[in-house]
Amino acid sequence: MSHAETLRAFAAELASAGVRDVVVCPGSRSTPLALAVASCEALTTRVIIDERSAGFFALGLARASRRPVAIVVTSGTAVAELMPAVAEADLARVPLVVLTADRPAELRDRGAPQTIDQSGIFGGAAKWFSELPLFDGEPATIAHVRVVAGRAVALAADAPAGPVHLNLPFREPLLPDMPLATAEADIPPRPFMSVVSGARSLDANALDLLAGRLAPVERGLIIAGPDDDPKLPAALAALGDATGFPILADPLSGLRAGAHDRMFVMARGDQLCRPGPWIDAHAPALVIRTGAMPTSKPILEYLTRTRPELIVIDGGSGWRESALLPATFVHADPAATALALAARLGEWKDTVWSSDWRRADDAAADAMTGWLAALDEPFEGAPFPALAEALPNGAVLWSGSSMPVRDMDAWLPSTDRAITVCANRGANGIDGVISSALGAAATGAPTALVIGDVSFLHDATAIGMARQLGLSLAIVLVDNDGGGIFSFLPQAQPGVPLAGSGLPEHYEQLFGTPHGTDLPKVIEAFGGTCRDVGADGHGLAEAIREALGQPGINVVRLRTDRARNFVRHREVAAVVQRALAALL
Ligand SMILES: Cc1ncc(C[n+]2csc(CCOP(=O)(O)OP(=O)(O)O)c2C)c(N)n1
Ligand SMILES: [Mg+2]
Repeated sequence: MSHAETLRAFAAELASAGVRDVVVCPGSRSTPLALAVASCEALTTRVIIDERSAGFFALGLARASRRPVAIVVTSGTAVAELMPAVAEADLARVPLVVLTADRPAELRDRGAPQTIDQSGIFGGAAKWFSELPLFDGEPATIAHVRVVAGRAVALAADAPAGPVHLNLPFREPLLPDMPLATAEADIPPRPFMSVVSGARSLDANALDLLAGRLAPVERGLIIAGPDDDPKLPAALAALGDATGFPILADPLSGLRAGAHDRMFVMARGDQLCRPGPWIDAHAPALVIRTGAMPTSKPILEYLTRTRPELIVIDGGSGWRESALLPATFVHADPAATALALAARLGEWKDTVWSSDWRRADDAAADAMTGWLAALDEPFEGAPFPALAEALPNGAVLWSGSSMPVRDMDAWLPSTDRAITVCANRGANGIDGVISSALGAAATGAPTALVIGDVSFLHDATAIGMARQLGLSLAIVLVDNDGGGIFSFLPQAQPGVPLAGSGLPEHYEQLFGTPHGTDLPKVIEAFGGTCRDVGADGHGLAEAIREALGQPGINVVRLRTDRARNFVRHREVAAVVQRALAALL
């Protein structure tokens, strides 16, 4: 018999340590845990059938709420279904507390049903694994599960944030020996074990040394990669002001959208850094990088080409540097470090270098906006400027992997709207994208998702989950009937043996993967609505506004052609290059 007092203590400790939301997937072995969290008034429990989807939902909710989210699953393959979300949470530094129910020791490794080896199943992707004892009601067990619950939550949230895994054995009978209800007032105000910790900071001497390296540099850049710290945008803006270093802002950096000073924020770095005469004349001497590696391949290649002195500020003590350049890692809180450096470096600096970049960013933005306005067909980059206009302050914009996140990089303008921009850029999976966006929507923020058709199909059942949970999400579905991103790779280009279709042999079968699925029917079957944008591409902004204004899942579908999309991307890059060359 599971001991009610131990279960209550475990659930209360999760709440006391800072968990507010728990995602529960149905199952039998997890009965005691499911009942414990559902009976705890301080926890909001949401039930999702598919564990893979539930994992991504928890991830999206944790990312948008910036709080650890717990997830409860039964034993067996249910646990393995969480691997994709755990891998993403690890790389994207999102706090998850994974609670997996298991058979007790005497039923493991001897043919019992629904039993797989769950210990350490997430390998290096989990920050911590702990095997709990049977919940027997002994005072020592109660104290132990309290400590483990509190430690799990604290570890998940501690920088770099990430997933932790607790495996909990339960012996039959699984029903607790007493009712489990825990009122809000019974939650301990302070965790059993509380942690006092702080952001890592540099001492004055180290800051002086760093500031000394920056002070004489004119040709400096800040590359702000994906990061979710809300303090970072204003701090990097201050560093930009103090150094005169333009900030190449990834759409996931938090710097593109918000009320902070965006004077030095460049939103068009992905276009500016493509090879051409302007960028050739603008090689950096020094680069400060924050966050994860930037989404933009042209920016990465620009770094590899120009080999600047590189300083990477990583508060999570990470080693994220895939350009393979020699680098100095600063293992201290990026926002605090940026502010401290700005204070040492003093006043606003308008150098020739910085005004060149600002003029180039404006010229690229004008060229792109003009080109798009003159286009009379649906274009895959078009949803992003439209969403920057349509989304209210406090909204979440979630982007799918594949082309949507790259198009967002190119086309999301700098805006004073406070929009939280997210994507699963840790492991770049096309799985669980709708579920992740729904997790963000569960915070109550108006949420929009831009997603490709293959990624959409991958996670289509999540739409049904949205209806069960009463969630709303506006989706822009970029439907090019297959994987459009592969059109940009060498296997799609002439020179590879051509088949009769004009495309290289096996291309459509292996990469293009047209599926021909009637997506509006799928959407409607799961209770959503779908509306197509006209063949001239007009009406997209209005359709997005309508979708955002309605409850439930409302999809705006933009139908595009993969081959044409490739040509259009080349065309706009050439238009930008001409505008940049005119500045020289
Ligand atoms: C889980 C997973 N499987 C496969 C891939 C490889 N992959 C990357 S993009 C892509 C096609 C995505 O197509 P779609 O969602 O329609 O976006 P598009 O490329 O058309 O913009 C695939 C299969 C991946 N990143 N993640
Ligand atoms: Mg596609």
